[in-house]
Amino acid sequence: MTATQAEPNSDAAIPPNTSPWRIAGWGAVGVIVISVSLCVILAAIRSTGLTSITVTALDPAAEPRDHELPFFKQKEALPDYRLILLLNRGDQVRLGSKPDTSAADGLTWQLSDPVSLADITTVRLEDQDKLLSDTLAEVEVLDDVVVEQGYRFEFTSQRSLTVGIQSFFRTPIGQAIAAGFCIAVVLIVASVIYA
Ligand SMILES: [Ca+2]
Repeated sequence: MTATQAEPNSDAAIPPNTSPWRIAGWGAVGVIVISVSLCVILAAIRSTGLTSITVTALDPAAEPRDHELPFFKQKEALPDYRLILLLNRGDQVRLGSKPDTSAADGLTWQLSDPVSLADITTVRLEDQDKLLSDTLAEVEVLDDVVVEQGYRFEFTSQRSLTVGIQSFFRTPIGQAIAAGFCIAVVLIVASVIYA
């Protein structure tokens, strides 16, 4: 090795008046620009949020009933439908039940907080029971309308950057970028203080 070859980070490699903190600060700015760009692109991809689901029983005669006794608690005998969103990170969103109601004319569940379609594995329709609820149908949200097991599922969605950003930051890449962003901010603050 000759004397003219400078080692990285040695004083000779850094022009006079440029502190290592200043260089780290610029590096951190680059990290932030890349992080924000990735965040916006990936959030846009995940920004379609499910806002409502309407379930219709195509054959009302085939709907589950609590009992088949005539003239006895006919209203209570009607099914107790409930919907559950199964998410691909393992948890669930329960959309609540509609007790003693037929779905012959369609039942609609509104989502007050839209859920990104990218986070949903399947939508499960159950007949709620005190002991063990029966799964009537379980569908993937592959289209606006999906028919399964005699039930028609109609999905309404809308694009929302908030939904996309929330969804993005729950992914491993999103959490890594959030961590990188925090480190970059600390470096910038340090570069301003110490430069
Ligand atoms: Ca019932």
